[in-house]
Amino acid sequence: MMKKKIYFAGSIRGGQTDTQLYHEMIEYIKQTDIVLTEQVGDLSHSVRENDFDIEKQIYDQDTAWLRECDAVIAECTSPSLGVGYELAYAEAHQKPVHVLYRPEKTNLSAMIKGDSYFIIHPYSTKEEAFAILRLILRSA
Ligand code: 6IA
Repeated sequence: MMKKKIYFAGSIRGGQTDTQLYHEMIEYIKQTDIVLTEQVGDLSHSVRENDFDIEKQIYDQDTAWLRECDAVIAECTSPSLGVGYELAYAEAHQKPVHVLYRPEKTNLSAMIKGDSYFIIHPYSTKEEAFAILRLILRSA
């Protein structure tokens, strides 16, 4: 079967408390498919860096990947402006969008929960998250 190109989205400047979890989800997806956005699970970014040329490159690359991907998978427990933008961008380009989040930790924005285009997957344990990822990757 053809490997799917997955755009994994997760908070960076919105806060990096879940970066290790993103990393594990990315590694899980990479067992069967391709992740375009591995840097989301990398804590070594300097989130304070401030250089418009670099930011423009990031924007251009990420939006190109969003147009290229087969599906978007976002971990949305940690709220992020960038991730919210990516979700809307993916919808505008008619990409399947899967949103995972932990309801015990956050009340997901109504702009995400209330958009029936998005496929929302609440979960609580990491094992549940991996099981959801398995189902998504099989069907995507
Ligand atoms: O607003 P946020 O930073 O939380 O947005 C996070 C989302 O935007 C992620 O899903 C990424 O796809 C994208 N994004 C934000 N920053 C970067 C980045 N460099 N590289 C790639 N994608 C990014 C971060 C380093 C920068 C702080 C200099």
